[in-house]
Amino acid sequence: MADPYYLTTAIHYPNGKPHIGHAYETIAADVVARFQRLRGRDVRFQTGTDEHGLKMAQKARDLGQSPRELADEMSGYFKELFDVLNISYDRFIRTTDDDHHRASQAIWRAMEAKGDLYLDRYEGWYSVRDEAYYDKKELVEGEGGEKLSPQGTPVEWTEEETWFFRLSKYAEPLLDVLKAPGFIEPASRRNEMVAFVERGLQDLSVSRTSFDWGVKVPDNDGHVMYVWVDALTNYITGLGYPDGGELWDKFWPADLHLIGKDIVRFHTIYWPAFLMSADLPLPKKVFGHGFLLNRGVKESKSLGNVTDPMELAETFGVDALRYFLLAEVTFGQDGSYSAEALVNKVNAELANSFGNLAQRTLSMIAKNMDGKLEQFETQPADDELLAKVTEACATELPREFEKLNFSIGIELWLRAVYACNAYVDEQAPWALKKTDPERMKAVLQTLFIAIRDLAIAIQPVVPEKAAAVLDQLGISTDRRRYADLSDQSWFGELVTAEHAIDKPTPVFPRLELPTAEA
Ligand code: ME8
Repeated sequence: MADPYYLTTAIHYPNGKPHIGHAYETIAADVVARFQRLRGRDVRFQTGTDEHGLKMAQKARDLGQSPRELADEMSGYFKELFDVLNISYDRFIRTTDDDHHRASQAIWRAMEAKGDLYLDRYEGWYSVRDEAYYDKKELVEGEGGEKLSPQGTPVEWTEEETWFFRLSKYAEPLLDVLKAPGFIEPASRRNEMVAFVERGLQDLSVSRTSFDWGVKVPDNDGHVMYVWVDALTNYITGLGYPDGGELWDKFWPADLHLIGKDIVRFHTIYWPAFLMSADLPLPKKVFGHGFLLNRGVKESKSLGNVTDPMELAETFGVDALRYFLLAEVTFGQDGSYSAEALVNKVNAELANSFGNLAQRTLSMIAKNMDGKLEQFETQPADDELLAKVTEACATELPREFEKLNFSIGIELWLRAVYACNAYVDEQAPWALKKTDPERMKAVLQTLFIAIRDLAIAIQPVVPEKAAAVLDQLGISTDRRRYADLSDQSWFGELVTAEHAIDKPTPVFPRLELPTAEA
């Protein structure tokens, strides 16, 4: 039985169309999902939209829509984007789904049964934008002297009757969880969370009476749950909580919650506390990735620098976008993007290096060998090259991807691509054609094996393009797992099957900047 692996992204606020940050997080998660599947694990991958809360209600009111209409429309854009980006999710969850309301009420009841929920009055500084109350000492002063949350968003003095969750009770066990190696990554985000708990935890206000767009508190209809209680619960709704069943038994606790750095507190303090209260096991890892900036600047409507990820995908291609985001940004840190940087990187690394390698090699095999492969005698240069490629594809890239060091893994892969190109130049198969045709065949077949391994290894990042290369090589779809990298038996099969390579078409055409950008 394959080892199960459950990963999730944050669920996205559909109070507007998806932006590049949403695309970035979901692409990264998809790379993990595909990578783990290629390693032979039984993967479940969930993403979706977070549709309740004041922010959604206010936005809908501004637009003269009902929150439900806004959620339906915008959630559709997220799903469409993720389908275009080739996101291999198993469930796209919407927090307005019926089973999600049931799950949220069930976890509420479990926390209540534990004695962790009580009704009281609340007065405090509330940020609608962050959907969070802040302590007076956490507030900062804006340019005009106004009070702002630590995230720089406006806060309002708010008073209401509310249910509280006894977060304070969980300080000690939470410290143990937070300090456990590997629970929060990158480790640099851990200290901040530990310090937050060590400063002392206050009980958390977990219901609202000022609006009704949310999950109703059981037996207390005037209250809806604080949006984060229901939002976090999505991770277990998707596995059949509270009924249990096959998915639940197999996949909980989650292996990875992949989220952005701004919501680490919710995932590493509140969520574990809710789960402990409900006597449920905790997720194994929470990874807080960095933010993506547009030429170093945060995107905002007022600056007019908002990029539509759908447009980027249409202009440059899905795999070019996926490759650029993963190869360019050190995962865990902030990163910057621009159309120029994307075009330059993709042209240099995919079109000119890997694409050209595949195109040249396959053309020569088609032209000079009738597209047929044979067994061949290797020379030390061939063995050396294949050893290098195997090391990069079967060991180095997987080792780094396992740690979510995508850019390092890709860099190591790229070095193997460069080694192949250097080998082509040294061996000069076009010259061997006249001087030593047998040796030419051996060189081209060495390259064939190298390209196969390079294409298999990079599948999680550029799934469509890698598949196109593997199709041209004639590698059957059940021979594309990482375990197939070290298996040479397939080669004999290809030979006896009289596999012939057709004249190839380039898989990675060179990109050009649209004229307005050039
Ligand atoms: O926070 N670069 O939703 P959200 C990279 N609904 N990532 C970014 C980003 C950027 N510029 N901007 C946002 C929410 N993100 C909640 C989550 S989970 C139970 C509830 C990331 O739509 C952000 O960090 O504001 C988060 O992980 C995700 O996008 C969704 O953000």
